[in-house]
Amino acid sequence: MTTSGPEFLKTADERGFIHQCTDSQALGELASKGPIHAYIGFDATADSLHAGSLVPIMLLRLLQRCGHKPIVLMGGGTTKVGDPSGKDEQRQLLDDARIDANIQGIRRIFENFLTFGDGPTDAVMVNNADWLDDIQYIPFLREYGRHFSVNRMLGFDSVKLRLDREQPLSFLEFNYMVLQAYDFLELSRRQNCVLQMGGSDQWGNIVAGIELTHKSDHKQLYGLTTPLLTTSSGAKMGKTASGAVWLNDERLSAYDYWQYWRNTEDADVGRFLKLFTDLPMDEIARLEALEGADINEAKKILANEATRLCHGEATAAAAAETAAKTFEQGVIAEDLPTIEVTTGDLEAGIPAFELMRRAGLANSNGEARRLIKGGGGRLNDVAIAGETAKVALADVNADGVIKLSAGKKRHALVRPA
Ligand code: 485
Repeated sequence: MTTSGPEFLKTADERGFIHQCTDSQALGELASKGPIHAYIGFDATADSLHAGSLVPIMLLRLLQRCGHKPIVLMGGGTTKVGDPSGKDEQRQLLDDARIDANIQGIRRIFENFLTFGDGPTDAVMVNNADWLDDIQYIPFLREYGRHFSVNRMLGFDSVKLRLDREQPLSFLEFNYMVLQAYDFLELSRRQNCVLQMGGSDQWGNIVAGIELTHKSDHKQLYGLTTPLLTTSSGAKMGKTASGAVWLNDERLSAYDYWQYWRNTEDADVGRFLKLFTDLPMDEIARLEALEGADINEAKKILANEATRLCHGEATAAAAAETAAKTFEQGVIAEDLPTIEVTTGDLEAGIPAFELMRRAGLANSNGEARRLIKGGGGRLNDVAIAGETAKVALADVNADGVIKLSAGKKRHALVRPA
């Protein structure tokens, strides 16, 4: 990309990344003077992130491609408290070992999207446990607590929505905003960070940090939020009927990830190409204009590009090839998600619904039964006769596997072991 410095905000805006910005004029001017340091925080609530976090991740990538420095903050400290923003109830509290393991899992994801190192625009990763774990209660309250107005805190959505709905909000959670605000101040001191970004639910927390730093250090910081995405049919971004679209290949195979993008609704193709690929805008305009069956070409490009960013070139190419073989030539390809079952079990016969569930094609036996009943369950490309049908050794095909499908697009292999 040839964009640099001042192009960041303009490009972010035209590609659909910006929901709100505290002062885009002043931030634009600052960014035109040289590399700015900007951060996004991620709490370690699971050992992987899912596609719902992709917009902020791609924004950090864009920031770096425009010549600025991304800071990825792992919430090793804040995960112990749990952000009430956008949540109806207290998040499950995780212990230190779990949080550390989750951070290890999440860290790997960023290596695909950002370039880390010591250079001026190289990304860095920090962990807020490094400073939050050592806070001393009374000194912290006296030094920073005095800058927070409870009256004002009660007006932020994360707090206000719970109070309005008469849902409980613990004092622990009430403190979250103060800790995230303190992170921004700390990063402005440690890393010369001037901008915090995040999803639109983070607005209050970001503004709290800007205000704290203004009062405490008389420095001006900036905030920018991304829109919370839904698909055209109203589904939450990154969620499918069979669960979250994880970015980690241990939780979701690169092949299934590719399929998620390939199945994008027609009306979302242009918007997603802008957010989730690096393709230039004129190329996207061309792809967006495709109609009818041709739109499938655009969806494949989206799937290839999005998978390449997340899982690397070779894996994306393998996923595309598997898909082409499976759907266009009707051949069984090696890369499909595969489970093993013992020959003994197969000899005895396993209910088809159970096998579909075990192969990840349904979340529960009930869901698998309904699929089969509705005609959506297939065994070696033939509709499964009924809910009570069993799969047996005789079903192993010439390739030495049993192919199971949910609808036309989702497949898995069962291999006798
Ligand atoms: O200093 C910070 C410490 C923690 C955080 C941010 C700054 C994390 C933040 N409070 C949070 O809870 N973020 C969510 C998470 O981690 O799951 C999501 C947001 C979403 C988007 C995404 O993180 O809900 O809008 O910002 C990156």
